Amino acid sequence: MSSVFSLPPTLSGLRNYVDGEFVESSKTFDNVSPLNGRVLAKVHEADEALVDRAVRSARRAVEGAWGRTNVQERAKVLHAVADGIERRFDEFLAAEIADTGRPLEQARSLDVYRGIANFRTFADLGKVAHGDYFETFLPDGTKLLNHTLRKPLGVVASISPWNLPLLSLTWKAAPVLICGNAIVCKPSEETPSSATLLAEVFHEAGVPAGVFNVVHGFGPGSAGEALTRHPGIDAVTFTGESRTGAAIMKAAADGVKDISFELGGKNAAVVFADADFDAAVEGVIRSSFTNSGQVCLCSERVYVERPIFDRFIAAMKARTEALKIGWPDEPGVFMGSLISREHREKVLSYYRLAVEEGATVVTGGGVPVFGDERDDGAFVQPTIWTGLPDTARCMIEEVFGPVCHISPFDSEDEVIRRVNDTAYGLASSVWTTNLSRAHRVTPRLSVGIVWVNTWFSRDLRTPFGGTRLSGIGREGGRYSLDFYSETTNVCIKV
Ligand code: NAD
Ligand code: 6OD
Repeated sequence: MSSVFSLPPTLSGLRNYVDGEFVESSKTFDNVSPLNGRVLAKVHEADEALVDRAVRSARRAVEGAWGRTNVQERAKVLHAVADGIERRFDEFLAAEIADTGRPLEQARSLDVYRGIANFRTFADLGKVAHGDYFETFLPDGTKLLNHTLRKPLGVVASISPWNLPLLSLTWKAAPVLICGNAIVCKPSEETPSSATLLAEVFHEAGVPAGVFNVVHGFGPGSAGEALTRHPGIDAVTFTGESRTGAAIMKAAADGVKDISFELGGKNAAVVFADADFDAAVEGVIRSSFTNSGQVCLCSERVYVERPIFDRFIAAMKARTEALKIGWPDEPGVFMGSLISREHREKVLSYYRLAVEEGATVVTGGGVPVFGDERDDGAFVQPTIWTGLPDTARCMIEEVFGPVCHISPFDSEDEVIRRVNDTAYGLASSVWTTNLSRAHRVTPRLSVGIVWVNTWFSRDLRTPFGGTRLSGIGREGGRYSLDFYSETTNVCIKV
């Protein structure tokens, strides 16, 4: 098969969407396909003046008619946007695949599906969310009624990563908008297409100018930094690397802006000897290699109880070597490319470092050779290591590629200590058929999300986020609604 995935026709030049208009700029950069290295489109980079225009337009929207809409009206807008994504489903699919090189089936069942679900979920949740109500009695019998009001926070900046572009952006935009705010989004420079297509959907849905804006560009010295430093921004919601989070926190500090951060991870999967063996192998294959390991929730550390360790390694090796890598639409394909050649160089540097640090390479460790244009893309082999001490750099630093290290363990206390011995704290998965053990172990893991006998199952009403270097705050359900609104308590003497 020699399919080359290209962008939908309206995305032949990727423009900014500011104040209800598609805006070009004099400076452009290339959007490159990671499948074969070809240039997909020119992206118009927003300069400081255009970012400023976007923020001012968003401010006018919040202080104008949009800020005075009620939640029922906003819910209709969110459903109209979801309808628009549904109508243009195949174009979103093409945009996500062209930018990321991921398998079609994943883009369909995860990325575009979640783009729609994020808008529908928050449209419905916003309508049922309500504040607190307390009755207070003073010593003389006077009664006070307290109720809380939720108001828009203002103008929110969303800075999103490349690994799940549409999912991450809509995960922020939907709750921002249902709360009556306006948003300026900066998608990753690596994945500008689905955000631009989403702007087309907002435009077609007749959403007022300024409510939803997209600015393209990079981080430092470009649109990202200009946005996070802008005094007209009230809150920054960011998903990306922990180091970038630290830089954004500094930029946001001057304006004392609210921040919500979803950052990196070095997540662990723990497989007890009493686990359903086959389910655990399949689960760890998914949790280590989905999206070529480029999901913040992926398990790069796997701990397996010693009695099943050798059997587990053998099964993981066989399953990994059977995974199909290739074009996104090839039947049975499990892994596409990484996001870029540059990222592949980072992943391969860890493949080399692991060997220097004394790892045994169970499988993988290199680059697949196809003998066609994919050799100019950014593919890597899924890789399994064993034999590293927990202190090795490959056991401490986030690789963000299709790789896991598998270590044996002997007791619950030992494995809990080792899982927690990291600067991150995003997610863990525990594989066991012992219910008591599941309840004993899960509260002791220092992470924001724990799955038992599954991975990446998401109910959008549940809190999502990490501890320590993995983030600040939680989003999801009422946690998003709390973050994206200002709360005012009204106390009335009766
Ligand atoms: P990144 O931090 O390099 O970039 C993310 C975004 O920040 C991009 O849009 C980029 O242009 C922008 N940016 C970079 N520097 C900036 C600056 N100084 N000011 C303002 N904006 C700036 O992350 P990435 O490489 O795109 O994504 C991969 C990382 O994201 C991994 O570490 C992964 O774990 C993390 N991630 C975390 C979650 C989560 O929910 N915890 C989800 C997805 C990805
Ligand atoms: O499921 C989600 O809502 C979410 N934000 C997932 C993020 C995955 C990280 O790569």
